[in-house]
Amino acid sequence: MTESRLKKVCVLGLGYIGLPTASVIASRGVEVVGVDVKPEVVARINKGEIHIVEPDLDAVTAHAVQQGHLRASTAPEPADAYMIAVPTPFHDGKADLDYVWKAARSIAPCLVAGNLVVLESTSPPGTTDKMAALLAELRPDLKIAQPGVEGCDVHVAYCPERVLPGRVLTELVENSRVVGGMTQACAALAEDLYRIFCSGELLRTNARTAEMCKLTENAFRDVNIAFANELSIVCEKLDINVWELVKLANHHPRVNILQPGPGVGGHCIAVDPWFIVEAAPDETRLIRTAREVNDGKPKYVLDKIAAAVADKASGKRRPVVGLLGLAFKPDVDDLRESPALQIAEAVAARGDCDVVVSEPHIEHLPASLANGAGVRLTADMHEAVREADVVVMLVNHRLYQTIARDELAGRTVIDTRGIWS
Ligand code: SAJ
Repeated sequence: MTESRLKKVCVLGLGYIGLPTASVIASRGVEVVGVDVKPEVVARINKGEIHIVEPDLDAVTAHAVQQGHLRASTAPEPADAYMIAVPTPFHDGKADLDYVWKAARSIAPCLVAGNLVVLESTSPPGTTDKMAALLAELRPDLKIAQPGVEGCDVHVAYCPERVLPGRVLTELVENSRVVGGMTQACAALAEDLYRIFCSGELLRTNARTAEMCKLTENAFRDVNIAFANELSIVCEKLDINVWELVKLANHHPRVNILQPGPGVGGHCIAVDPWFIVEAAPDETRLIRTAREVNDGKPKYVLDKIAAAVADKASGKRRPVVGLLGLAFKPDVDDLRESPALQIAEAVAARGDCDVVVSEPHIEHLPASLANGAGVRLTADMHEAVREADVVVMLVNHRLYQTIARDELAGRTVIDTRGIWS
């Protein structure tokens, strides 16, 4: 890789994207200052420790800190490039961009001619234009890039992250990146930044298209999962095994149906399509419906559990429901926006059954479940099956493949992931 013009990088937001990005850039010998508003996060990183779960990230971060290439701070400082990777949550039908504006305001005093500012946070189309306008307002002494107007002091670009949790370090380096410049020169400088650590293709476009590209990728997946989830409900009605059906249909060279499940979780696919709906509410019937189909799936699973519990109720003792998995997807410990957790909370709240939960990636139940009477976590997945009258497979963690079908004998099984089907 060629020597970069960018010798010092400031990364704003040290979460699931910002911290791995800062650590990987620092691991290439570039000076990186990571900025986070939480002093405890900053202190931890400066000790060479991390506050998130991601395979191998601890070693990369510790090494970068030891080598003196990575430092954390609560305030930005002068650098050649600034990367903004702060949360953009979605509340009440609107993207909340407050953290982006705060980050932009915090770097404005540090900017000098020749700088690059890149926004990575998932954002509605037009956000980078607005960020550039805000910087221009705060720094009238500098010519901040404006869309399509060549010639500027401060370059601005939008480059979405596309890494899969659990594979972040590999995907950060190997995935191709969409590099959306406000101008051609902005895209060229942003390409220099990503070339420091990215071996994938760097695909240049404008900022607005890059913003939409990120949303499109996740909406594409959401719509396809909704198709699979709808199929699973149709198949149940028609007494057809949906897993076999999907497998067979996928033998067609131009068909690739995704897997049905208990719903769609995580903070990306279940959220990002709403950014498109917000931007074009009258033109997004399909994208909105897909969201509604996926959001409706946990309720469908709950109704099945309720029917199974009613069936098992004998009057002598409360039926036991064994729930396998709480995470939002297999082999991670992340419970945020998890349909499995949502289902567990609702089952626990029913009050007509006891609940044994297995989630091999956590040690304690989350607060929303911990206080429920008759709810407990077991470290032994076999026990969750053994004690249950109704077994509900919610997350297809690899570990669960060791549960033998014999163990399920005599129990009502609700397999939302198709591992036993
Ligand atoms: N899911 C299904 N059926 C499937 C695939 C997934 O029900 O066939 C469910 C999962 O169980 C989970 C949810 O969808 O609840 C999302 O999981 P995921 O593994 O598909 O995606 P995320 O949310 O972990 O990461 C996505 C990725 N986007 C795409 O694959 C288009 C990742 O590349 C993005 O970087 C990430 O969102 C992000 O940050 O936007």
